[in-house]
Amino acid sequence: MPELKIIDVQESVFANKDRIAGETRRKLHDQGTFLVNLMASPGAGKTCTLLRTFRELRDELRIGVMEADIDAQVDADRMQAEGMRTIQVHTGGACAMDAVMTRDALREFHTEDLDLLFLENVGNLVCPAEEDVGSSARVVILSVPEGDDKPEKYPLMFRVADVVLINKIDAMEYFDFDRERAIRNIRLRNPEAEIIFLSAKTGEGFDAWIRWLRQAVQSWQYNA
Ligand SMILES: Nc1nc2c(ncn2[C@@H]2O[C@H](COP(=O)(O)OP(=O)(O)O)[C@@H](O)[C@H]2O)c(=O)[nH]1
Ligand SMILES: [Mg+2]
Repeated sequence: MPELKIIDVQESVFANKDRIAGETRRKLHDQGTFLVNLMASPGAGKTCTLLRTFRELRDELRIGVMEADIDAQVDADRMQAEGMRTIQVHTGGACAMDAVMTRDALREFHTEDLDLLFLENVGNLVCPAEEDVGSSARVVILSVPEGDDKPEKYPLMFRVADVVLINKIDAMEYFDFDRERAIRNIRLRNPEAEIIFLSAKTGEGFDAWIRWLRQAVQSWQYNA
């Protein structure tokens, strides 16, 4: 009897995605474009944070954004109205961007002259954490109204993040959000992550975030 041939499709799909993510990262590194994969629940403040970040850095850096949504374009319209170079990506039902979708979107979007490119990922704290899209850094936003227990409930998202932005601190007094508990639970999963408290509404705390970004882009380009 001939030997039964078993092909592990799952495995090869993952290996292929890892390879593609690596290629994307290398290409963006060679051209000096820093890609931030921005992840959060719906409503945590991704779009507002991006708009304020763009306003603070637009005179210094060439910035673009890829808006990933299942099937809408409201955020992309807001970005474009602000003057940011924008591309809308529809994931066709998928709950996160993956390496293949990101590579294909980048082929349609000229990024060669960009210093900083944001991917506003599909809103949720589960699937986007499982995908390496080929970004230079992963940033997650946790907003105060969501509660300080989210790092316990979605540990992978907080484990893979390079930066955790805790947004909507202007609303702190209305919610029982324990800063120390949030920090402790993030640190438990990720001792290295940069944790920054801010408000996309008032701008409080943005100086630390802008400083982190500026430094990250500089060292990415310096080492290119
Ligand atoms: N109070 C307050 N509201 C905010 C802040 N950032 C965003 N929002 C509000 O939260 C809602 C969702 O924001 P948006 O940026 O669209 O979230 P996204 O779905 O993650 O892109 C909007 O009504 C914003 O005005 C903030 O720092 N403080
Ligand atoms: Mg948005």
